[in-house]
Amino acid sequence: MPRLLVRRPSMTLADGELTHLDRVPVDPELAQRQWEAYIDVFRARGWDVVEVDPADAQPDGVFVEDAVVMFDELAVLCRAGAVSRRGESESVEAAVAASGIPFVRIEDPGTLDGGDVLKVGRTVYVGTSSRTNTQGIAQLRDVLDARGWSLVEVPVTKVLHLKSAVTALPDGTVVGFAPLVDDPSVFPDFLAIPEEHGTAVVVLDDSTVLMSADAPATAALYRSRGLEVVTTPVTEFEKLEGCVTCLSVRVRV
Ligand code: CIR
Repeated sequence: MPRLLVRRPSMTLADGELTHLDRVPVDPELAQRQWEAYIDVFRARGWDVVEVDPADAQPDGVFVEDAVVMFDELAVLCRAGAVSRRGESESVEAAVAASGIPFVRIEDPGTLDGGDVLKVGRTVYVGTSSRTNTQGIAQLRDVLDARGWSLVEVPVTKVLHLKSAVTALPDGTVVGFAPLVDDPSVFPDFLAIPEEHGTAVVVLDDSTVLMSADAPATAALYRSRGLEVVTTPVTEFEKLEGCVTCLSVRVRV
């Protein structure tokens, strides 16, 4: 049974980091309800939901994808690019260890945010963003080289993370909102989609994706390609530069 690693939103979510967006009011109770609905999508499909301990002092702790990335059975524990987010890692490491998942850590001076890591087949695209530095990427490369993954660096200057601009459909097509993608030619198979909030998809299975409810034209485009599309509202997380991918780590071993 696949597992889903999540952390419930902090009541201080509204104080989370912002890089490219202006701060607007965030409703923490609505965020809580949206988060519950998000994990219900997975529960309804038989996923086993594992909660990392709550971290009320960490406004961005809900974006658990940034703290850990799975490569086959191995977890890579990230070192956050934002100093304010480094306090998230201890509890994520504890949850990974308690789940019996083997792990390695990105160490100082490396930084890596999971939002900068996009896996497509055995290729790992890693964004060189304001959060992920060359030492972090070099450490990740060392981990992956021995395990049959190839790593491709991708410039990210227009959005927070690589996966704020692009993700991949189950067939490996990389989808992105072109005005936010630095260089679409990096990806062998790139599909431009019409809405910013349509870029983030979580692959639920070979024919089903989960995405934001705030991109209806993109959902229609994905359906026209034969995909089943599940949508869920994540407005309160989008206000903090988050999206559907950031809210969980999918563990498929
Ligand atoms: C941050 O700036 O770190 C948070 N406010 C948003 C993180 C979103 N995570 C992601 O895209 N993977």
